[in-house]
Amino acid sequence: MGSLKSAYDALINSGYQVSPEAFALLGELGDPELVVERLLKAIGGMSERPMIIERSHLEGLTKVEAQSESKPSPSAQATPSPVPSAVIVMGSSGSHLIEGTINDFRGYFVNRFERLQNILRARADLRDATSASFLPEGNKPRKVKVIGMVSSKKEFKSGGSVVELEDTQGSIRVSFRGDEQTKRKVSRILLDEVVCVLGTTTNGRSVRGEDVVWPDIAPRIRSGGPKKDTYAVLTSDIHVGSKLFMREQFESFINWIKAEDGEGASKEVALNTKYLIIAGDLVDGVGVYPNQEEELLVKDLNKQYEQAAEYLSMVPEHIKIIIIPGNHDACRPTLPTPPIYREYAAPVYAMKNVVMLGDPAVVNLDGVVFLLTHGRSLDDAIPALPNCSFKEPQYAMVELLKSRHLAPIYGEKTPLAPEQSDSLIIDPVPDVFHAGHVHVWGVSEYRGVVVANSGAWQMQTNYQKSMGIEPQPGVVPVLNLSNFRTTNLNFL
Ligand code: D5M
Ligand code: FE
Ligand code: ZN
Repeated sequence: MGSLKSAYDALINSGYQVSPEAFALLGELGDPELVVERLLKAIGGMSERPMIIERSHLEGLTKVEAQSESKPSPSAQATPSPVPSAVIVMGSSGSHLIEGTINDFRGYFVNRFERLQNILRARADLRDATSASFLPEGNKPRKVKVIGMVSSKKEFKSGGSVVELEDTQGSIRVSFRGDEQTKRKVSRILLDEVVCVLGTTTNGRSVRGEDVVWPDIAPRIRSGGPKKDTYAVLTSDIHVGSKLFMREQFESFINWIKAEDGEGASKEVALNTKYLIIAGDLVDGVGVYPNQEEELLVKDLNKQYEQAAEYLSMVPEHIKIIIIPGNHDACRPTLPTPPIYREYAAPVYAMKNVVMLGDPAVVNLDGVVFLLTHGRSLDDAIPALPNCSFKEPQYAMVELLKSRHLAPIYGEKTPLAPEQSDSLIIDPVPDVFHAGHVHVWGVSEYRGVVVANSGAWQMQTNYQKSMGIEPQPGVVPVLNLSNFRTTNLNFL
């Protein structure tokens, strides 16, 4: 019987996107490989091939298979767009309502715990780890590896600390000594993340901690990208509608991407750019921060998106524009966030080369897997992480990769929606991790993953001034998908 993974691989290798709903249906089919083989044959003959494989394509196909006399369902022939190649691996489609009851939250955290526990247990050195309330009792000291979600952490002046680890059944107290190395590790522990503590227990009810292990990512062997130079331009935080939106600089960026301005190498990059990714805050929105109206040039949200669409329409049509929402956009305020509301951003939705996705989104661009998020949780993670600052957001993003979670801390500035399955867990591990929000650009690499924060197009707002935030706008990281090299274009 064909496996789901190879069926799925066959689809993405053929350059199709797979909606989460279609993926779920694929998992329910008896022989997903065979179905995909037929699907590829069927759509291969279409004049306008679909960009996204929807559930309806598969339903239509399985129906045709069952009753070969009847016509395929009309929806199976729907062809959303002729633009090929971007592959959505995952992304909240967000049509359902979540009430947010205590039970919903409990279910959400159980899912987070169990999946991160599985990621930890998949490490060869942690196969024998137990979860917090399943330590064997006894009366002799024993070495243990204990996995739990961090429910509290106290660091004492003496240097010692106590961390409480929780699983679905109960919790356990772990105390750490105050030597420098241990102190450093404990200070890196974030609330509500899932970690494994190595230590010693005597009674099976409390542990003396010696080391902390994070889920982390394995050194990555990159999936193959395109053979020839192909560029993805990474940007975010355009803030159209704000008086502080850097119109002139953004226009020279647009002129560059049109390959009208620039020369030599820079023009070559523009000519070979295939993707423009916008990681949220396309517009400034309304009522987002205190006294924002004083700094708004365009006070109507619909008009802001109209203007944004005018700019984006100047981008050559062969460049696919991928947009996820930010906290200034017209969208649900919680993470994961469904795509920007269509009723506000209709002119952007109307563009043929635009793909609107939720936050987070995982897309496969010519064989290179991108994880996209706006980066709102960096407001919580950066202050909580030692050695991380708003001046170099890329390093906080590296820490999120180690936590394998996009928003580990619950109950601070990042509101979370308790979906049944925690889509903020970083799985699969991407080739590229792209966020914005901090308005400071920065690129790094961690274990083979390109980590990029794409800065902004907005000068410092009064609110940012009052918070001591110094933006570094006007710089755009560009990634060559064929060799993973990044360059930064400066439009200041
Ligand atoms: O975020 C722009 C910058 O302002 C970014 O560095 C985060 C910071 N910011 C925004 N809101 C907050 C809050 N509530 N607390 C701390 N820092 C914040 P933007 O999303 O464009 O407003
Ligand atoms: Fe922003
Ligand atoms: Zn933002």
